[in-house]
Amino acid sequence: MLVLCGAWLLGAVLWLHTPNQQEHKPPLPGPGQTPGPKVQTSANDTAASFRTETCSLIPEAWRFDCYPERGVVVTRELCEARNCCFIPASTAFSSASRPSGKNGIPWCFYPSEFPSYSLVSLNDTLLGQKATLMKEVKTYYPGDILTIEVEMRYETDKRLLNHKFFSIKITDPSSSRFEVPISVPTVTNKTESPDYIIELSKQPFGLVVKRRSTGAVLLNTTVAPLFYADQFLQFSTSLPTQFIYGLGEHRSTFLHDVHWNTLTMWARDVPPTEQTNLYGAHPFYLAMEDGGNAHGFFLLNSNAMDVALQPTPALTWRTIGGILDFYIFLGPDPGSVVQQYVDVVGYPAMPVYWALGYHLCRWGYYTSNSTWEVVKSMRNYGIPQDVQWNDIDYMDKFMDFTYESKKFDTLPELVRDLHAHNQRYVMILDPGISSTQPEGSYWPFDEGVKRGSPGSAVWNPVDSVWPGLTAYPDFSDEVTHEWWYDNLQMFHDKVAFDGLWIDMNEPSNFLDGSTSGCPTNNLENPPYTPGVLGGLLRAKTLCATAQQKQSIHYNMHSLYGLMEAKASARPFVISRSTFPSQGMYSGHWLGDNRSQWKDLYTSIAGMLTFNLLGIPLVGADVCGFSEETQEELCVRWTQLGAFYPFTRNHNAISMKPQDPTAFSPLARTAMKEALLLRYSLFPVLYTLFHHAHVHGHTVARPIMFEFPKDVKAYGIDKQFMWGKSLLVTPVLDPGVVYVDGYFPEGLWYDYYTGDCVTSKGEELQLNAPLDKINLHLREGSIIPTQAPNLTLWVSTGQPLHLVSALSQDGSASGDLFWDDGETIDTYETNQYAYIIFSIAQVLTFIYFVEYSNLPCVLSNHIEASYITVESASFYGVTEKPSRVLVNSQDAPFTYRNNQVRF
Ligand SMILES: *[C@@H]1O[C@H](CO)[C@@H](O)[C@H](O)[C@H]1NC(C)=O
Ligand SMILES: *[C@@H]1O[C@H](CO)[C@@H](O)[C@H](O)[C@H]1NC(C)=O
Ligand SMILES: *[C@@H]1O[C@H](CO)[C@@H](O)[C@H](O)[C@H]1NC(C)=O
Ligand SMILES: *[C@@H]1O[C@H](CO)[C@@H](O)[C@H](O)[C@H]1NC(C)=O
Ligand SMILES: *[C@@H]1O[C@H](CO)[C@@H](O)[C@H](O)[C@H]1NC(C)=O
Ligand SMILES: *[C@@H]1O[C@H](CO)[C@@H](O)[C@H](O)[C@H]1NC(C)=O
Ligand SMILES: CC(=O)N[C@H]1CO[C@H](CO)[C@@H](O)[C@@H]1O
Repeated sequence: MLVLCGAWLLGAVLWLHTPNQQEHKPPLPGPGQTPGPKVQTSANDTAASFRTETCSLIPEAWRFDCYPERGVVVTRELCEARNCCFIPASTAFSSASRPSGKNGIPWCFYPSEFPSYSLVSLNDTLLGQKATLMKEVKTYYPGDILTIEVEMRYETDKRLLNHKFFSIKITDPSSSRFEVPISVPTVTNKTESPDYIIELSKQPFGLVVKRRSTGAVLLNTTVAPLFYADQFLQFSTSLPTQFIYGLGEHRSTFLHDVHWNTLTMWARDVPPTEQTNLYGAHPFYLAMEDGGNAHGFFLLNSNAMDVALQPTPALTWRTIGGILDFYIFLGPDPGSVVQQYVDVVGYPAMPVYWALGYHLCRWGYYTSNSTWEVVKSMRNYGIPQDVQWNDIDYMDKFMDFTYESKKFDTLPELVRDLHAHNQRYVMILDPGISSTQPEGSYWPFDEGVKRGSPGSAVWNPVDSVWPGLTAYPDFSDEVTHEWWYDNLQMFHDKVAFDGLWIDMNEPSNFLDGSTSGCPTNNLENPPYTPGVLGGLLRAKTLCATAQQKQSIHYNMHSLYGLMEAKASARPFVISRSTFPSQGMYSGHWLGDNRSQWKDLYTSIAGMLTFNLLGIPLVGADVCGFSEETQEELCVRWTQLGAFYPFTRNHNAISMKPQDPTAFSPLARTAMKEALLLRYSLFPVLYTLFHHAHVHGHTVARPIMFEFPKDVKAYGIDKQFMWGKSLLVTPVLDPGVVYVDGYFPEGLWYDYYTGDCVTSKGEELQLNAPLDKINLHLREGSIIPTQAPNLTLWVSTGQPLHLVSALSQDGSASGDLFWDDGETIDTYETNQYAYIIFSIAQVLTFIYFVEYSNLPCVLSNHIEASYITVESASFYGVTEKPSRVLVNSQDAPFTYRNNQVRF
């Protein structure tokens, strides 16, 4: 749902009041710390003229911003007071006129001799090394810390990642600073023969990391000074490549632009806009090196931060709290980098089977009866639908855990009817809890107040003046989890919902801070504020000073969505705000997009980025959320959406209906075909989610993940793959019946006809009438499919049909993960079947098809327990074979158009 919606909306307010220092562990940065003395270096010191000369020797691309503050006209005086170089750049913006985001060559930048830390001692530890760094003088940021410790852990993880990653943690030995409360694996052994070489430079301190096999310099922090002040922590590194991905959540191309591009992270409710911090924060990037190797870098930090990219190429991390705790993943291929990252932050949950069906939603159904009408109409037209949703219009006065008893009088019946048709129901919940209802009339609030106690407050309501006022539950407190669960349980007794949509959890607020304002201190107004939309940390959210159980909101803000998802738990949760490890608890939709062709295109980058971030259950609002959609756009979007791992059509209030039944027969049929195609591919999608859950694989993946040496694939975000076998080439433009698509070297088979194209790594034009989305099968793959039906419940009971695309040597393979679709942790408890299919051409014309077919142990879902292979097609058989053997038995078959079927 959307932000800024007028008067009725959930309001502002929450805990608040200045944090009480006694009540919590020393969160850092905190008020009351003595700011360090400022360096008073005169611009006229002896080095000045020398510096002007050496400054001009620094090439523009190598200038690291010494004055990142926004809204300040950076003069020579201000700059030189920081002991930095001032040279107005010939082109681009000055720091003064810097728009947030693309900010141009800095006019004020660090000279090479800028004071920084030196390495004063280095000792071996059980897991690596520990260094002490010191510097002589404090810089201009208050609370500068002169002595810091660097702990390097050269980690071995026997699970899958031998010698492939290591971590570095930089802390203040004299005080305990805030650390992100997510659990990362504990490692016990030191790597003996790592894939990397680490070199430390002493003066100034710097860290260089090279890939042992190629010598590529993956990290070099000597390029700019290290800062470690209470509320300003910064380091820069050169990058071996311009090919950088990840760094969500932003609306951008999949490949980031390194030309003076600053990406800010701080969870924020705003319709996706370029150059703006959005709903989630993900300080992780993946980089493609020369020759097709890949590495990854993760900064485990939840404070507001900027990530500045520049064309050196280089990257600067600039955060305003916590510690510097980072992980480097050596890959060496991009898929392994994601696996190694996911191994640290947590593996995505295995979704319940119906999560992968078609979801239908809108804001503005107005009544349960009209919601129901759409469901019935979908059934009448034979269009697949697994899940019906409601936005906030189902609520009574927009209050969680209530439903409007007049307009939504039949909601419980609607949900029973959905269940009777093997369909599911999901509704929205916002975190804001109305704080202004008469006492005794709204249990969620009254009970929250009752259970809250100083130090473990669920919330502290502030005012109760305006009907829109709310309090925000503190999900960092276990007490809140119990309260949230009890509310869910009580509501479930009335409306038997199956999953949750947790929205507005940045958390979003229609005021800045609170009705009673926020305190004035260095948390609300830090010495440096990253480029957050609105210019203030509290813009459209809570006061930074708001006290939560685990720390102040200043540190916890971007974790709100993660902690709410954790409290909401399985089987199905979709969250708007996300943080690393979110995939363990929820999926994500890409927010309040517009019904525009451009948004159709950028949704692919969003989907691919979230797959990289370990949250594979992701998709954009099909047909677009805000603004009126058009029929052609909605058809194309439904086709692309059929390949989002999570596919939901969602519409804004007062827009015309945009569910498939609202369109002409031609459009409706095209949408139905796209959805039937998705349903027929369910076994493929479900198996990919199994590999995500168990191995940390991506589900929807960029082409370059499968072809990492093919540089032409590095920038592609108009096409993508499902796993390693299926290539999707959607139409993203209006009025066209052709689409250009890139095909990496090899054989590709048209999924529908079996026709083969041989590509040398080139762009090909494909036929793409309105009722077709191009889909190709990569040589060497076998995929299991099923006859689709109106719900996955029905179609997953159908026997399998294998589709095989032979490689040039006549072989192919594929797999299937199968269980009852609903029981949690079937893999962990060994209640599943895993089947490998393989085809080999033996002699010239005999094909062997082998598969091992294990029965599923569980049988809630009877049909699914007896999955069988009924038929198969092989594409790319150039001569009629004499025999086809299936599990050693002769099978009758037909041969036509280079295809064998049995
Ligand atoms: C110091 O530098 C400023 C400009 O940065 C200049 O105006 C001033 O005259 C200088 N003072 C001395 C004593 O050199
Ligand atoms: C390293 O060892 C030396 C003595 O050998 C000791 O003085 C120093 O404090 C140690 N440094 C660290 C970081 O443990
Ligand atoms: C760590 O080393 C010990 C002793 O060498 C060994 O028994 C253990 O298996 C190792 N653990 C891992 C995770 O490699
Ligand atoms: C690291 O960066 C410094 C400063 O730019 C440079 O002098 C040094 O050669 C670099 N080291 C490596 C290994 O590239
Ligand atoms: C919804 O439909 C039911 C059954 O037809 C009817 O009794 C009820 O009045 C309707 N509700 C509204 C709000 O129109
Ligand atoms: C669903 O299955 C039924 C029974 O097998 C069949 O009659 C119907 O055509 C199928 N529906 C679709 C949409 O394929
Ligand atoms: C369809 C679309 O525009 N999707 C964008 C929606 O917003 C997310 C960010 O939340 C972008 O990543 C998507 O590209």
